[in-house]
Amino acid sequence: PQAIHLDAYRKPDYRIESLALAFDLEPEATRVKSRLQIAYDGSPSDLSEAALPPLWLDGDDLKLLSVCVDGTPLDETEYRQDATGLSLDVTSPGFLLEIETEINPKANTRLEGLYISSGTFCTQCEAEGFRRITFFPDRPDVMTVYEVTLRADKALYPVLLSNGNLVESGDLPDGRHWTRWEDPFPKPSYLFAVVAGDLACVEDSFTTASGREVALRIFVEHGNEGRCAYGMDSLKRSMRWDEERFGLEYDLDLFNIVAVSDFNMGAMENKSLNVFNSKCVLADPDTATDADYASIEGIVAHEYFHNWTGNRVTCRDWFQLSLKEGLTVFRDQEFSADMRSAAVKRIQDVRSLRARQFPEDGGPTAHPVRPASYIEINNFYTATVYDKGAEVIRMMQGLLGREGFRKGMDLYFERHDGQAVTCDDFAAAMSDATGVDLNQFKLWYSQAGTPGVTVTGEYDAAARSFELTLSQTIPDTPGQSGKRPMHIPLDFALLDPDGQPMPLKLACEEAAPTSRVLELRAARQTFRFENLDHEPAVSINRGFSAPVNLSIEHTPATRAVLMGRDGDSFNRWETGQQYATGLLLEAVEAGGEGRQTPEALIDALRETLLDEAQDPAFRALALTLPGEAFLADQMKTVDVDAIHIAREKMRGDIARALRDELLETYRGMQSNAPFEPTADAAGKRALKNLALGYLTASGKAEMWDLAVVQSRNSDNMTDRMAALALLTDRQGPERDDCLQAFYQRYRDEPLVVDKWLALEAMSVLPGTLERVKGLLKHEAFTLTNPNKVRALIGVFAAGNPLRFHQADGSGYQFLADRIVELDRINPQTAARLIAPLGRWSRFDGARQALMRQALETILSAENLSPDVYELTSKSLT
Ligand code: DPP
Ligand code: ZN
Repeated sequence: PQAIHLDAYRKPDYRIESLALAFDLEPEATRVKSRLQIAYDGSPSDLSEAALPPLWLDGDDLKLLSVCVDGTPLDETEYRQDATGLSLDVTSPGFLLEIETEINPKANTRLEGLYISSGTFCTQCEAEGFRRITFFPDRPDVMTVYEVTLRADKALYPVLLSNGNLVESGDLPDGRHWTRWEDPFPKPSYLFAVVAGDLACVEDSFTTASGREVALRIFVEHGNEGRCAYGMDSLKRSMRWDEERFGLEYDLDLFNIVAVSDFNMGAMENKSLNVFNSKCVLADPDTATDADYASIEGIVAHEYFHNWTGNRVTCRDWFQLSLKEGLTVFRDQEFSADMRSAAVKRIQDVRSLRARQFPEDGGPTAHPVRPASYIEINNFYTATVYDKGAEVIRMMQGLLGREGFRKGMDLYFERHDGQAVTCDDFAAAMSDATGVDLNQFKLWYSQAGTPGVTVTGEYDAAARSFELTLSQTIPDTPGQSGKRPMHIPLDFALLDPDGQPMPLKLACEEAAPTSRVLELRAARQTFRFENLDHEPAVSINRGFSAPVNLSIEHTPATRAVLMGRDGDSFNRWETGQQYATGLLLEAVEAGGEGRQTPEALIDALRETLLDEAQDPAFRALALTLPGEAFLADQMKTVDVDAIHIAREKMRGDIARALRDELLETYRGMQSNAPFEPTADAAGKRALKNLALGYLTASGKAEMWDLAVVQSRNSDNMTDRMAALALLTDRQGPERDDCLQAFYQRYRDEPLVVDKWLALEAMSVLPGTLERVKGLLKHEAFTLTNPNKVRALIGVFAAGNPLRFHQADGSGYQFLADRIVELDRINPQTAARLIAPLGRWSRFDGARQALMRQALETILSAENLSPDVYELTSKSLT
């Protein structure tokens, strides 16, 4: 397969002035007629007829039935067709092209283009699915207006939807009916959507700031109507929030969401017709956890926010994917922060960045936020493009200030509404609106790798001054070495022993603010602060203002100040995590058990656990030890067994030392009120379940009874799952009884069955791989449903380091075989399973060999998709 390069971008030769599509929907033979009004888009000077370039139309897996230009059928000498599309000779600068194709949605197991999920026709066109529906210049810089006619059997498919406004509908002979949709906003083909099925509809409405009445509809399979309320409420809150924060209003009279059970991603922002993985929109207390509710709120907002950042202003080419994704993730993070606790949200986002993006940035598939080349664009819907991309936007807001950032956003829309643009265009709007120079900053788009920043400080008591030295290094990544220093904004304060911010007066300045953003731009920089009466504690990268690996040493005294009293709650959490990480890594070095957990840590945890002034959700996070994967990332050579032993040992120490306080907390956080998915109630559940986790680790058998009772008697999925997750790791009859009872209770709820599969896949018990293999044959499992694949195979490989990395390599081989098997069904989902094998260089020699062997197994399979080929071959180098 061939790589595509950003440098090779050329603007399209032809404009599509309008597109009319007509679908005759049949599961195995859907006919698609398209009428394209086409105009040459070159400069008038090269407009001689002989010089008109051929028109290229992408096409994949299409049966071509006919092609007509201005009403005349083309004969076969006038076009050339291959497996990737159609090239037409052009004789006139403006013409009407009519194409008829046939496709087989039922056979479409890749879930790209038009396919069928539980009897419902639906589409997924991002990034390049539209070419699997009809021949078209399937690239985001070709924007046009769509008119779509849908015809289908009325009894089987009473609901017929597409983008924009419904303009006409009617009945046809033979029990069929039709609808016609017009979308007034020009859009790229990846935002096209069609849905046809027998679906229930939940309806609401929203009045925009300027008085537009918008009908809001969520379409679901019959029986799921009761699970739409939270998604609908999230949608309305998103619409209001975008008006208030960014002055952005919705622009049509209708906004539809459709939930489908087979979906490669979380959801898709098609213009006015969002299609969602049912997991990302359906919720009720009996089947969804607090984490599910929070994720639904964020994803509904994310897709809605794309209406402006993605749809109204879109990407020129797929290298610019982060233009819409990084920005929209930033927007959904800000929304969730406003809806819930901002501090807790920030910590969760940083945890997820460290769990998903940092390893990617340090591994064989590392790429910049704006990649320079790709073989398969589907492989670039990554944590780097999304989450590091969001951090880049957040840093811009840090440098420009909130008001400056808003001015930049306003200018961006003023300049580019209706256009397909680049990350440079975005940065230019930010810079032009504020006068801030972002030239060096833009290296964040082109240089991959997580910068390392080292902080050292020296206090001079006699001079009452403090000298802070910052230095940065950007690691080499595949294809990139010898990088330039980045522009890194670090939020900063110096704290006195009471945790109060001290004045920050630089030697050359009069002003002495108590917090400031230090802009690190050189490889090494020194700042000298004056008039300081005590040795300060350094609180830097507050709120995780830059996505870097920070290295800073604290004395026991400054650590205690930061952990206990820093006004920046992110750094309070971070300092505790760093402390625990250091201790755990020491223990790992010593083979796992290490020494007794120091009183200083226990005391700090006790103080946090009992501190009622702090949000329970924050307390739960502060008491959660760094995860095994995070610890592994801090090691040169990963030792999964020692990490597991060390972490369990520390959990046991904490549990025994704080048992009374934990039991008190467990009881204190119980509530008799009916379940509510609010942040407050969720925080109490999180702290309660954290306490339960420690209690079961305390070595007292009766604590397990609490978990058994909770798993059986709770009125909500959050508490039930929390207890079950603990039980899953414990050999014994209760484990099997509780899991069995759970499955029997929910066997008809696919989203809950996914949770059950994931519980089994995550278990630390020795027989886990065998159980996972057995579950492949279970009635509940199928390789054709991406949610099932991710729940069982994905969770085992990415979420169970202890068992995936078992020394005989059986976990690796298992994964390789599944990837090859799934590649024939759904390459995109198969490719997303590869990453854990790509981390081979971090393990010992024996495991390295076994992991590489598994990658070789994949690479030697016949007819590998470009998706799996690209990531596997990159992982081997
Ligand atoms: N564009 C979708 C999203 O991120 C996924 N392809 O929302
Ligand atoms: Zn998105």
